[in-house]
Amino acid sequence: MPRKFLVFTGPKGSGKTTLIRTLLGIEAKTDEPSYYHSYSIGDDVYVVEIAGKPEALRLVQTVASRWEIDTALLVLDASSTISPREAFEYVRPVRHARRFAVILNKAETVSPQTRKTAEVMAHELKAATFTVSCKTGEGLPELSSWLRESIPVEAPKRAGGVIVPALLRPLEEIARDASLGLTDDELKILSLVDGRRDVKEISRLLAQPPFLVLVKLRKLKAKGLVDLKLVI
Ligand SMILES: Nc1nc2c(ncn2[C@@H]2O[C@H](COP(=O)(O)OP(=O)(O)O)[C@@H](O)[C@H]2O)c(=O)[nH]1
Ligand SMILES: [Mg+2]
Repeated sequence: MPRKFLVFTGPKGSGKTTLIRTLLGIEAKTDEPSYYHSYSIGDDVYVVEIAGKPEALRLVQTVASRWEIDTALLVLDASSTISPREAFEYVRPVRHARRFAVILNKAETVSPQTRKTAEVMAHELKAATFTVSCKTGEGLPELSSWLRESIPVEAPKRAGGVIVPALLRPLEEIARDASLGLTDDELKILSLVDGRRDVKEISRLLAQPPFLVLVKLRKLKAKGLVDLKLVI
């Protein structure tokens, strides 16, 4: 099988690293790459985060021209303003990608100007568009299944073992307690917690990315409703 690349590009701070962590469950480096960070996710599939600064892009372009890019994601920060002209600079190194998506991240903080830029870029690149939030989880399941159409993006198994949540109070009691202010989504997660299923299995049953389910479980832990055990 030829090598496949899934490349995240876009300005610094738009949420590329957070997306790689949230969507793919990769422990991506949080420091800003000088040129790019690359992660192997097995079977000759690579995930790459390109530097989010215009001055690095020319050099990245030289290297990236040799990558067989299956999918390129242009990640834009919905809360900041960026012109299509600027946004195009970030696309230049990955212009030969087989398919594109424009990701408007931080959906909960939308600026109309950036939405417009996202529309222009999507039209220009014949790209799919997704409005997502790594904070609320909005749009992530849709993006995740679109990626899976051509890239095997199952999160790799953590070397340290699996995390198994267990309920600390009976589910019926939790469900009746309105003071907890739980969402339907949280109750659904809790209904799948049985002390045996690990986070990965629960996320598969929910069709949600594992990292996101873990974020939600940590909130439920903070409310004293579940315990999270690492099983080696
Ligand atoms: N409000 C909000 N903040 C986010 C979201 N996604 C990422 N961030 C924050 O945006 C900042 C930059 O994210 P990062 O992933 O480092 O961006 P990168 O420079 O593109 O890799 C961090 O403080 C993240 O916590 C989101 O969906 N909503
Ligand atoms: Mg980053």
